[in-house]
Amino acid sequence: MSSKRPDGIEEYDAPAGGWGALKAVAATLKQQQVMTQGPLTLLKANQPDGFDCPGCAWPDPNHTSAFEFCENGAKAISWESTSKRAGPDFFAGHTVSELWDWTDHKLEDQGRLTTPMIYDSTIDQYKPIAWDEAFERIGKELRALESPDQAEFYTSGRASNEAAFMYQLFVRAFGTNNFPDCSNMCHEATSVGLPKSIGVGKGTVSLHDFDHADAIISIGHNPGTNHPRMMTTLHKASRRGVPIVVFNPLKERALERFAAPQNPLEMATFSSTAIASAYHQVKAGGDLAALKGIMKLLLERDAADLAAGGKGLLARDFINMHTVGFEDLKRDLLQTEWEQIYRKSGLKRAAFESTADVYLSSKRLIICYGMGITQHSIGTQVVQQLANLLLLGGHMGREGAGICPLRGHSNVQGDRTVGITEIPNRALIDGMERAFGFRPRQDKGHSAVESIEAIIDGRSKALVCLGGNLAVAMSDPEATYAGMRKLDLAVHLATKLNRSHLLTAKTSIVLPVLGRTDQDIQATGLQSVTVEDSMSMVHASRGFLKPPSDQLKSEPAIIAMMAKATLGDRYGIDWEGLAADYDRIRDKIEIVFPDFFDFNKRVRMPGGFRLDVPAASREWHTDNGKANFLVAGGLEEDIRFDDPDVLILTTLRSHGQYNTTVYNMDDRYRGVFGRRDIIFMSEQDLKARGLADGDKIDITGVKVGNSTPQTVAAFTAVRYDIPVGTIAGYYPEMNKVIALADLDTTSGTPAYKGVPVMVRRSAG
Ligand SMILES: Nc1nc2c(c(=O)[nH]1)N[C@H]1C(S)=C(S)[C@@H](COP(=O)(O)OP(=O)(O)OC[C@H]3O[C@@H](n4cnc5c(=O)[nH]c(N)nc54)[C@H](O)[C@@H]3O)O[C@H]1N2
Ligand SMILES: Nc1nc2c(c(=O)[nH]1)N[C@H]1C(S)=C(S)[C@@H](COP(=O)(O)OP(=O)(O)OC[C@H]3O[C@@H](n4cnc5c(=O)[nH]c(N)nc54)[C@H](O)[C@@H]3O)O[C@H]1N2
Ligand SMILES: [Mo]
Repeated sequence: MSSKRPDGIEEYDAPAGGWGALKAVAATLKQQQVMTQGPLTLLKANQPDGFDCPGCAWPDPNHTSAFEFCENGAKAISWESTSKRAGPDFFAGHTVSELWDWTDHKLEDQGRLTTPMIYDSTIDQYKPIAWDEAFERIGKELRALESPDQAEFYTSGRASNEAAFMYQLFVRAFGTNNFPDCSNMCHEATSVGLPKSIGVGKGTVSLHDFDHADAIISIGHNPGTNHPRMMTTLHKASRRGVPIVVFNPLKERALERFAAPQNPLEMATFSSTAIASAYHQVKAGGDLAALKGIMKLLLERDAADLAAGGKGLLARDFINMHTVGFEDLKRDLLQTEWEQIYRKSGLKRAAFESTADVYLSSKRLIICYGMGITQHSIGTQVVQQLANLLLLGGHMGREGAGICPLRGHSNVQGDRTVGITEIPNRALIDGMERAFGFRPRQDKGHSAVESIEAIIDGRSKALVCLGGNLAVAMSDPEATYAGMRKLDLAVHLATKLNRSHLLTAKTSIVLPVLGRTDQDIQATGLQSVTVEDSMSMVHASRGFLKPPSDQLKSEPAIIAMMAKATLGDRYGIDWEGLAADYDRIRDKIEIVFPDFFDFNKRVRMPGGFRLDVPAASREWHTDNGKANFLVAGGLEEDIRFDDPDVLILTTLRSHGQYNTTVYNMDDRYRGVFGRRDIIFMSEQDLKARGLADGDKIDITGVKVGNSTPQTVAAFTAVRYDIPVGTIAGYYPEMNKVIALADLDTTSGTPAYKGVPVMVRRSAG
């Protein structure tokens, strides 16, 4: 097609990775002014004696000898180790109202925070406050609440195990279970869904299993951008001849072809390796139909084999010995009609036939998945269908097979493991009593969406955020912003300035923290923290850069002092002692969670240790002691509207962002440069609305619950290879059209990938 494309839209022909990625790293280092420390910083990432890359939760190969190249890891690290600073001078030069009009990129690009700051409403500015005074204020405000349940304690998934554990100790001693968490916006469908299926809310595979898999299904995730180190693994698998079957509405370049920067031949010859053996462009929200289709075809072929006198094609022995619910699943699949499956998934018969071929010729299958699965109104049930599909072939608990949720933040899984949860179980409460001699409450607290609802209604009056950018990450920011501006107290522990900090409460305090790359020195000397990756490996991380300011404190230290100022000597917890030596925190973690036995010893071994994942050895810690086939009724993943005018919007990360952190305005692999104000649409959907490539459009959310439909105006429609009925735009810009009530009611996860919207030509 030769017609002129909209500004900034180009065909990007190169493979993912390769020279383009190396060039991008050089540009990032320059932009963040880290040339002097930068390359050294990068070389230490994910090394046995280095720090854990804050980029993602993909594990490190134990035997790492050379720096594992990763473009987006490099961006994450240089963004943190930048030499730019947002100190008192900066804040003295700008009112909060002025900063509000800046872009998210510009706010964070001011650099690292250097001093504790408190908002002064008389001048509409943040000004410095001494640490002691800040803690005193926070303690006073928290104690003044009528009930501890009027406070919300948010955690973003970069917090280390030590920080997260201290935080939950503080909050439980304070007396609430209000633990909104970024997990509630991310893999909660996994944490809630998988325990019912296989008895553990985590992935079952390790990196080793990828070397032994003979087929991989990749569904609803974009590793070229979000887990680039996974590309090394997929690249290797593909070169071994392992079929990789992809289900994704967009043709993500890295899943099509990838040039490994570590591979001299590919780099020298500008060649690349095909990753996907088959690429199925499923509709957004069509995965439930797709998965049921695959399973239905497996049953049909199995029945045919049995009828012809064969032994059947499913793992009958495994199903009989290890599972419950097969007949219910079968009934559901038999009554699901093929026509409906094709229509909802957008896939044709051939896609199902070829996937069934791969499935039936494989002995060891891994399924990898991400937000394309979890962020739907019944995300939990869709996750369970992935488990069903694996169980039919016995692909659980054997080498080279299993389920692989791609976690988001580098320690989002660990934070949950060490007690950040609004639904504490008995074991956690017992453990806390063992370790600290008091028995915390066990009733359910608030998840992320519930915390926002409570803030909007005025039921909650205080918000403490251990990192993150909650207001911007959440759906319906208009309502969220208004709610947060009514708070009595807002406290943010952060590395950099972001929009959530500008939603000022009566008392607003921003506390600057050490990052992963910074040296953390406490009373007993240099400290290490620990993190758990996507594959349940726990290992140490030690920063080594000189901190950006001598005023910064570590997260565990800040939490300890906040707790002391709020709780005094309640329960006799030795806050100073814990913060002085993180080994003592780890000793307490071990008492609360026996899986961490010999924690301090084992974490000092190169590569750390793996937490027990019972399902990986076919131990099912479910209520009935078996793995369960679980039925999801129907084929609808998202709220359904009969109106043909309603499109389903899925929201994506660009290649130049980390969640709400926008590094730059490019989305290289999708051919978008210098802008984010676009919506990808199929030619057919454009035509049906009388629109052309490049036209200005307004996108309006459809009313869900008691939401007020919001509009994002004057974005540009971009013709794109995407299924009819599905459109895509960037997170967080598109959050405005997402209703708070549009969520997975089982897990509380907002349906960010299945948003019903209307698209109209812009009036202006
Ligand atoms: N560089 C970088 N790394 C990151 C992050 C980042 O922002 N930047 N974020 C981190 C975090 S917190 C997380 S949770 C992970 C997120 O990692 P991903 O799970 O990869 O997240 P998304 O970018 O939301 O991408 C979703 C993918 O699913 C596809 N998709 C959308 N809707 C559907 C659907 O209905 N069905 C299917 N099958 N596919 C769909 C999209 O086309 C896209 O390829 O990455 C982590 N790593
Ligand atoms: N529409 C839509 N919305 C989404 C998603 C989506 O796919 N679509 N994805 C959801 C997902 S998966 C997630 S995880 C959430 C992300 O939600 P959050 O985790 O709340 O957001 P982030 O953008 O990762 O947070 C960035 C901020 O963290 C702070 N920070 C960075 N490093 C550190 C550190 O080491 N310590 C501390 N204390 N602070 C630090 C910085 O100040 C930075 O501004 O967004 C969710 N929202
Ligand atoms: Mo996430």
